[in-house]
Amino acid sequence: MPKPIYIINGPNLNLLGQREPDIYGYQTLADIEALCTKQAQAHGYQIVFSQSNIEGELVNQIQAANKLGSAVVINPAAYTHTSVALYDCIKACELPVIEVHLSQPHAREDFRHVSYVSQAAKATISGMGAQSYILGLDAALHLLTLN
Ligand code: CA2
Repeated sequence: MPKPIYIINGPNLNLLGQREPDIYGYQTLADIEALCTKQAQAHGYQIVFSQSNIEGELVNQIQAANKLGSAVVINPAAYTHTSVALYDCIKACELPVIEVHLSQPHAREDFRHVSYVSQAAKATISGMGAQSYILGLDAALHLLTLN
């Protein structure tokens, strides 16, 4: 059994499906976890799915993935646009890290146009709603099959 793929979610994503469905859709984070589990299992992988509102816990999850996992798919949420800690941590991570977003930050407010995470991640997928996670997983699986 290969090492699991870590899927890490940042602040407020626990509110998905309850507010702002026009931007983020009606699916809850539990719905997205179920979709990701199914997609990963179809390719012989397990996932470790987590969410935190705390920046340092996201750093801890990426560091845990680097020791115990095979790849990372991360939606850093608002920390995308602010976090040097996540940038440093992803730079230090030896695994493929794929950044995903439900919405398309470049089509939104100016402050969302900068991503610290994109400057360290292998690839970014955005604007596809929950499907961004599946496409992010597919990107990670693709990179893993190259190795
Ligand atoms: O589009 C995305 O996935 C984002 O990462 C979502 C973040 C936002 O700060 C990024 O710019 C783009 C916000 C996540 C907050 O999620 C909520 C869900 C429901 C209700 C309120 C917030």
